[in-house]
Amino acid sequence: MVRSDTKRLIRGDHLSGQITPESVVHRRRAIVLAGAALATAGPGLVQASTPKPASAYAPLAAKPSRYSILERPVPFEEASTYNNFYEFGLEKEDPAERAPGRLKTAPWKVTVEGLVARPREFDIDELRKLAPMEERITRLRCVEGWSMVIPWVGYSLSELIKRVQPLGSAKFIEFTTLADPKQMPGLSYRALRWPYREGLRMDEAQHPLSLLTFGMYGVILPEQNGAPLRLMVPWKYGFKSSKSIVKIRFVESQPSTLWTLTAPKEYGFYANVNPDVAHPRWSQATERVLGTDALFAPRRKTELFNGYTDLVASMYAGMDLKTFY
Ligand SMILES: Nc1nc2c(c(=O)[nH]1)N[C@H]1C(S)=C(S)[C@@H](COP(=O)(O)O)O[C@H]1N2
Ligand SMILES: [Mo]
Repeated sequence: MVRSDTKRLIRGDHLSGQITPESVVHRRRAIVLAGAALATAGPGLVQASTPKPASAYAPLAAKPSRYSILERPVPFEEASTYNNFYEFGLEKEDPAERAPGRLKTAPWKVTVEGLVARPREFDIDELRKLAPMEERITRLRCVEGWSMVIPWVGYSLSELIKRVQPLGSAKFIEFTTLADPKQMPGLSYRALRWPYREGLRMDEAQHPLSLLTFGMYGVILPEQNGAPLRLMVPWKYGFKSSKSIVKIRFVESQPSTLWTLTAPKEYGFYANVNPDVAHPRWSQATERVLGTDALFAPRRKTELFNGYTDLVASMYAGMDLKTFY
């Protein structure tokens, strides 16, 4: 099949630096365990691997956003079947095969805590109504060297931030993903420092481009794309955009993240898209554009801050972007 050949060709590699002979063994074992978990999951839990169309998900109304880029999104099928969501496995097709029917997204609570005047727990239904939804077309640029244009649905994270009233001492925000081994077979892969945690500096989190994301393509998020709630931080590499968030914590100092704990030389806290700062194992100067042409995904030049320099560069004035990668 053309599609899967392409996938093999462009299979990326957050993890290949971790592939020592020993971790290959761990990886195989993780796959075997995940397979066993699938086999014992019982009827009703294991989904057919036929991907669901967008029309199978509940609609989510949104008005067009002024922050959209003028580019054609990839087909829904591509955006919902080529995923990184390591809680469901290491391969790109794992999340679409394993997350639906396993990840229980209702009821869903999000705890907002730490250095805020009004800490509280939100129900996902309440969060959906907190501010008007926008549809924002942005390019997700994965650190592995590919990108995909996707129409996200959500509202600026700043809408939530202002309602909980951060204290002056709050300088960063930490986002934590659900980590439930009963729902997420990938957690058995111990080389990653679970739970999936990410963070933003307060000004980055308050920037209107930082999107609290509930849907895509006019419908609620598929499980594999981080249902029911994820981030989309479009000027940073995709790994900053945490999926299936259960906790948002305001803190004083820069939080540790799954990737800075797992491979600190390869993944920095800032992770701003930057064609001039290479990953230690590959250049970031160009990227493969997925979804446009199945066999010969064309390359484009990677843009500084993924094209949002005029909107975000001032936040990094005076910072050496090679040091703070
Ligand atoms: N919880 C969690 N969030 C995650 C990841 C993950 O493995 N776990 N992968 C990240 C990476 S590397 C990318 S590129 C994007 C992929 O988002 P998508 O599958 O919706 O395109 O999700 C990010 N968020
Ligand atoms: Mo990524």
